[in-house]
Amino acid sequence: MRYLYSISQTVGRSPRETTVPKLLSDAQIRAYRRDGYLCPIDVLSPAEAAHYRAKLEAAEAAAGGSLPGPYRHKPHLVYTWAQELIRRPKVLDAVEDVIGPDILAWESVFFTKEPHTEDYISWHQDITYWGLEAEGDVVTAWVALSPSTVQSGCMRVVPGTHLREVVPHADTFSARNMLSRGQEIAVEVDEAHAVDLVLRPGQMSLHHVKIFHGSHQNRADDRRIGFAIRYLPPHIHQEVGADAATLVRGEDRFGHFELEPAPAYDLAPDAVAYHQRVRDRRLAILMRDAAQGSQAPHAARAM
Ligand SMILES: O=C(O)CCC(=O)C(=O)O
Repeated sequence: MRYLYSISQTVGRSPRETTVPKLLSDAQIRAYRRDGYLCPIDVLSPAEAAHYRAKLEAAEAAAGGSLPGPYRHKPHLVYTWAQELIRRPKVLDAVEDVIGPDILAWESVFFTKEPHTEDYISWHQDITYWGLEAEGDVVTAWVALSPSTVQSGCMRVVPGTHLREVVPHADTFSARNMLSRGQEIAVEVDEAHAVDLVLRPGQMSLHHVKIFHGSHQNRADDRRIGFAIRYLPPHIHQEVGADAATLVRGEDRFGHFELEPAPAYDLAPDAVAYHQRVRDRRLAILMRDAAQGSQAPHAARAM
């Protein structure tokens, strides 16, 4: 018998124990705890990854070339295939091995970099503006739907930095920065120790909500498409305002988040209206304290 889940999750509650991890080995779970990331993990076959990429690209084509900005966030609330993607068994098995059996999907977002473009992601810690309690066990599953390589601008992390406090960030609102505020870490980042998270389509990485991470421009001929799904255990609090999440496994015994419905079909009107409400509230949380007038060009970008 051994504990799989972190202290923060078990304090004040009955400790959860298990003998058998669902997908990861003991060594992988230890590595995640130590380094703040794990990569690569096989979660989809190449054919399944191609299937989801085709679904995304059909949605983009139907919308005139690119996914409308708002639907890049929480597309699982409006597209049935994205709802399916946040519930893929192997993704959830790996997530369960690091955060426990009760799992909420708090956010999903496409990070798509077109070939030979200047978009990049500055060094940041995810937790900075999310309003979630800082010590929480929040993990991102970043699923590659196209090759994510050094050349295409794969994600980079600095191992071990998830153990640091949340460091100061500066909002740059830089036009080619894919983050909502162009936020970047305002202390020195030890880039010499950064690790490239290279993934084939159908593989994913896991990263902790406090790890230093970012990525360079896409210098390859193909698009770099990553679907980032943010998962948390239901005991985590949103500290800023009313918020919503989708229960994807287990149960929610806490009720801190409004539980989101799945869309009946793609772009069902009630789902579109619900998505808008949830997104407006989320934007108010994420953009609180942002400089006046600075939100417009970035609100459609990554949160
Ligand atoms: O897609 C990337 O390169 C970075 C993604 C990211 O910042 C995130 O998932 O938190």
